[in-house]
Amino acid sequence: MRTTLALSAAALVAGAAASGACSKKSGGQNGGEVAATQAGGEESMERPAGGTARSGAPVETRPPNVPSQKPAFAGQTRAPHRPSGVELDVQTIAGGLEHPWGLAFLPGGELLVTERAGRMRIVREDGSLSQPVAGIPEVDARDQGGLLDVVLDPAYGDNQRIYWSYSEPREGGNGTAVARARLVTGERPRVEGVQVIWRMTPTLDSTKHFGGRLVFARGGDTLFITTGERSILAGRRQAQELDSALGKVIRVRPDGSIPPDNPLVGRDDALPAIWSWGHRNVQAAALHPETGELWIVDHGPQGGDEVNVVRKGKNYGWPVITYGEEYGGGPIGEGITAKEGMEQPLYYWDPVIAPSGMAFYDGDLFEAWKGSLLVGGLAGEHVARLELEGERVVGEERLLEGKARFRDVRVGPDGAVYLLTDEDDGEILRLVPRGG
Ligand SMILES: [Ca+2]
Repeated sequence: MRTTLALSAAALVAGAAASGACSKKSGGQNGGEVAATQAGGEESMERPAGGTARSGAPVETRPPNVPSQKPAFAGQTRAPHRPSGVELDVQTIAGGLEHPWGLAFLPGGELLVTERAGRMRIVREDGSLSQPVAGIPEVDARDQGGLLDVVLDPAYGDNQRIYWSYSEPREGGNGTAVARARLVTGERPRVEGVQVIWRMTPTLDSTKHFGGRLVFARGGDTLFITTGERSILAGRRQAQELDSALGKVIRVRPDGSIPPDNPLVGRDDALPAIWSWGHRNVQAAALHPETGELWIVDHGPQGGDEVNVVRKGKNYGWPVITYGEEYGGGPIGEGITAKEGMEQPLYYWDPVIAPSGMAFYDGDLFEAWKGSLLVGGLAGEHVARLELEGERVVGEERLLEGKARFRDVRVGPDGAVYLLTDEDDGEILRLVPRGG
């Protein structure tokens, strides 16, 4: 299946403004140990109204969730609206995917896509889907869990190796795991020689906040893995504890062994795979095309999604400092947003977009987007385009507002932007300039 819709970003924005009004749900639903419930917020908030912002004024027009919190520096939130004026063709490359989560580009034009329910498929160039790839280990597909990201080995052309993340069912609960194997394509695709290279510990019983993005560092000799803190309070605390892999960015070699220059190597009270800590639930990560550094978007509490450059041994603050509040209201911890020894985000959204998937635009099809950071929004139901000057966000635009919940954003080798929609009948969309 392949259909094309000619749309302008502006027309979509206008449509969204006419049809949507945000009503933040509230009501204390944080029963028991659950710190952040799905109901009433995270990933599932009703989508915001928008599109009335003029160029120069912030793209966000709703009041912040926590008006008393002030940004640490000018431009840390509510960047000015910078419409690119790009007219888009939105092509549906494939459909019929159950909550697709991660996307990779195979040599020769085929795609590799995960479905959260536990299937991986190859998308042929005509848009047809292969049978599920055989040999993928069992996943715990409840709620936010399941089969998550997939990436190719940087030397895939030689070794046909792929890596994927998933929520692994375990005795006493579950946890994020990363496996690798050799992909055999063809009529009956399968993986061979599956090895689990890394497991998030400790095991907890929760169906939320698995993190799960995978990004190879430049040169391909290390792999970054993002995690989450499981949403329950027992896990939230561990985002600051260095003997736990929850709420961390992890850095391992492709076989799971520890790079000797990781920051906590040699300490007997810490996990040597840890690269950075104080994260909440990181489902968006990509390398900056010029600096090669890892950037992430952390899925924050209500009013606290944040963009960070992730550096060795740094503490990103969760849950000690954060913008925003509990889903359903109420301060997080002491309700503070800054503390010595903890990093400030480059940018934050209040209210949130519920970010998942990101890519720096470095292709040639969209000249006006060069150097921009594209971030998928789930509850936000748009793709945020952030204009950057170094590590400052100087402009924001909402693309495809109101069209879908966006789970992943990738730039293809053809320079087009590929999106996954987070739906029961999810799609792979391809954005190209209209008539281009
Ligand atoms: Ca933070």
